[in-house]
Amino acid sequence: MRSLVGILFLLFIQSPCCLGCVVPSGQQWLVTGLENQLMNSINHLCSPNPSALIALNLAKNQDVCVPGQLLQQIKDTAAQEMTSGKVALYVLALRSSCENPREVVTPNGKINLVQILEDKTREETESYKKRSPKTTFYQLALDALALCFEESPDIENVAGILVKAANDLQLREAFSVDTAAVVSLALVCVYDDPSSNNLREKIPKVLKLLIDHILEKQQENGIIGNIYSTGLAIQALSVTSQFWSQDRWNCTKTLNKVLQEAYLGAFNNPNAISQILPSLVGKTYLDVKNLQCLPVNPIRVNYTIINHLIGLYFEHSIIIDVPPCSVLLDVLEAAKRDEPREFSFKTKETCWGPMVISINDIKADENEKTYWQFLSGNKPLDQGVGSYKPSNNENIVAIFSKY
Ligand code: B12
Ligand SMILES: *[C@@H]1O[C@H](CO)[C@@H](O)[C@H](O)[C@H]1NC(C)=O
Ligand SMILES: *[C@@H]1O[C@H](CO)[C@@H](O)[C@H](O)[C@H]1NC(C)=O
Repeated sequence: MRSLVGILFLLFIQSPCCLGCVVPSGQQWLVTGLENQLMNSINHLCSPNPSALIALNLAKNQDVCVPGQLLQQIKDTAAQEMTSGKVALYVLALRSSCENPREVVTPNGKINLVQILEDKTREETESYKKRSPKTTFYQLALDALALCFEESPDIENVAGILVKAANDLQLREAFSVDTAAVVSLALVCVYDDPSSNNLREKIPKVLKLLIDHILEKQQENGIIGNIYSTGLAIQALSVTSQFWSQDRWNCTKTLNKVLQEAYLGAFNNPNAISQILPSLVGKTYLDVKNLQCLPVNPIRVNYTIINHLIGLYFEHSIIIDVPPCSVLLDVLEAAKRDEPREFSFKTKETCWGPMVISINDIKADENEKTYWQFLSGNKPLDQGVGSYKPSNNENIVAIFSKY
């Protein structure tokens, strides 16, 4: 009997998404709106947001490109001190961008984030053995998801703890919908991995318990838990369809409610958007593993800086290749990296984004009414360097000017 269940499970669990529940084309603009809102939040985030990168990469299609800036921010901060779950999100974010988290180039050298994750997760499991995880089961589940993707030998241990916790009635009852959803996703990943031999047998039963727990939190209007846990719940439900009968969950109803709430502005926070977006484009965190990593053609920009106004006059040009969808600031930064002597620059944060206040040690001066003017060819740009997206073979000129 048990093996029959196992075989049936195997047949179902790997079938691609089977929701049959998609955003109607008439409401697609709401999803695109959320995507754009998330994209635009990138420049203004207090700290780089790995969840945003994951969501945008999952949502990306031919006409949406994900700013390289966000990936760069993630790499630049990968060496900072983080909790285990944050490291896990960084690993997932890097994978979603087709980057190897075992070899992250940071300003302080190369680091192996998977190894850091393994160490952090070991702290979690040691702490669990004494009493409870160092942080939370939510983070432990993120750890398991990332370790599963990275085929870490430590996954067995962590997944074993999640299985045990989910089997424990008291612990499970205390799981929020969010936590139960991420634990479910992690365990489906482990189940899908053929090398997870001895855990495999226990996972179907645990998933059933977790899905029951999630569906018990469903409201009359289709929301599961609250509106902010509903996206994670949809993800979990959509990869475990064999554990809920059609009469227990109406995906269309839940999706309609989410869209209605989106329309009313419920997702006004970048992290809230990051967590709802995958479910609106029919994706789950498990898809991070299957994202296609095709080579992308860079954009080539001829960047010129000119000062014919004060001190020693100069004119320098440099050819810069940046990933598609980069903003002009990425070009300036690449130029600074390649030729720091000529192309160094400074910015100041303003409410319009970063403003370039000096290039090659020539500083804008309000008393002298001087500034760095940016042009495409000979046409002044209508956006700042943090927003303007140059196109291939564009000539960008920065001229020290008077106003
Ligand atoms: C665990 C958790 C907590 C724990 C964090 C303990 C810990 N040391 O880990 C505790 C119990 C403290 C907590 C508190 C609250 N939480 Co909480 N929390 C979560 C949960 C399940 C996981 C967060 C996590 O670990 N992320 C992974 C790590 C790697 O990312 P991180 O950015 O480092 O995580 C930190 C922040 O998320 C922060 N945090 C947690 N919750 C909240 C909520 C708010 C508003 C803020 C600003 C920060 C914050 O604590 C984490 C650890 O430092 C999420 C679920 C989800 N879907 O994300 C809800 C979630 C983020 N929490 C939520 C809420 C509403 C709250 C509370 C406002 C609840 C309340 N009524 O008081 C309070 C915060 C009040 C305050 N003091 O400002 C909502 C946020 C919804 C929204 N749109 O803003 C979520 C999405 C749950 C939900 N579905 O309702 N939370
Ligand atoms: C699911 O919900 C939608 C929207 O509320 C409704 O139109 C549909 O009839 C429901 N389907 C079932 C099978 O109940
Ligand atoms: C780049 O632009 C500058 C200034 O417009 C021009 O002098 C230079 O020839 C250009 N370089 C290339 C390789 O097109």
